[in-house]
Amino acid sequence: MLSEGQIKEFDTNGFLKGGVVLGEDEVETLREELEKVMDGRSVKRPVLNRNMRESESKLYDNMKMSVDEKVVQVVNIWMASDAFYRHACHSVITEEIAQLCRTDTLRIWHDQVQYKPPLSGGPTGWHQDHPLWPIIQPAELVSAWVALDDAVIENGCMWMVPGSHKWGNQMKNMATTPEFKPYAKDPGQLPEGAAVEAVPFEIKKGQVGYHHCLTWHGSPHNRSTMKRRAIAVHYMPGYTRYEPAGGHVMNDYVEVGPGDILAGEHFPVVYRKV
Ligand SMILES: O=C(O)CCC(=O)C(=O)O
Repeated sequence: MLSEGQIKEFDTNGFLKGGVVLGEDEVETLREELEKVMDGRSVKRPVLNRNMRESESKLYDNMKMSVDEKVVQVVNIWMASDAFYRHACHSVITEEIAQLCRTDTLRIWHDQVQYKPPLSGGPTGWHQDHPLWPIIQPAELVSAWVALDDAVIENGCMWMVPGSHKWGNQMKNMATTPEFKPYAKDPGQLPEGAAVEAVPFEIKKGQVGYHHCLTWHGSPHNRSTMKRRAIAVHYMPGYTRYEPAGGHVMNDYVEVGPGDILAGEHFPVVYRKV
């Protein structure tokens, strides 16, 4: 349960560090399950299991990766692994997300592992999540990002731009320097006084970090000898609607019509306030 002070901090910054929500054994179980799914040894399959390097340029035209770099992305590992489904239902995480969203019902929009291997882990370009999800409205989702290794500057932890969740859709205005510093191509499109100043978002193994779906964020290379594994679950408030306006990998799993609440077996309810 988050305090009022923590909720206020989230509302101000668009991100918040939560507590340690997984013990050593739970982290170990998820790491083993992840290995199985990434190797294609699971009976059930996720929606995606790929090297983001191959599709990165389509997603983020502001950040290119070199050919030797790798970010393994697994989408909807909860469909392939019961342990990851249980993780998505985590009672502390879902209760805290419901507080941040001010909702009484939560569904999984989708989940996502990003694994940056030692030495060759590539960057995840600066982005906002909601513009990359052009089939759902409104932009009021919150994600829970749980580290399966200590995520620190050296191994490519996420960086966040405080306050940027209040700037609207800036995806086309976002750019990066070669040193991974974000900036606005046209500062005139930002609200008056907005400062693009990124801060590192280091998260300990088993700890959760929350971010709003409009917060500018990204994560640089992993050139350390440490792995950087993490599971993000993107949660949607119960009132989130299917509003198709572009492509998305989850579109094939939608069973409702435009304008309807995005419900269905691939978007399960994981929290209901009693
Ligand atoms: O894991 C990362 O470095 C990026 C994850 C991300 O962009 C997200 O969870 O929204």
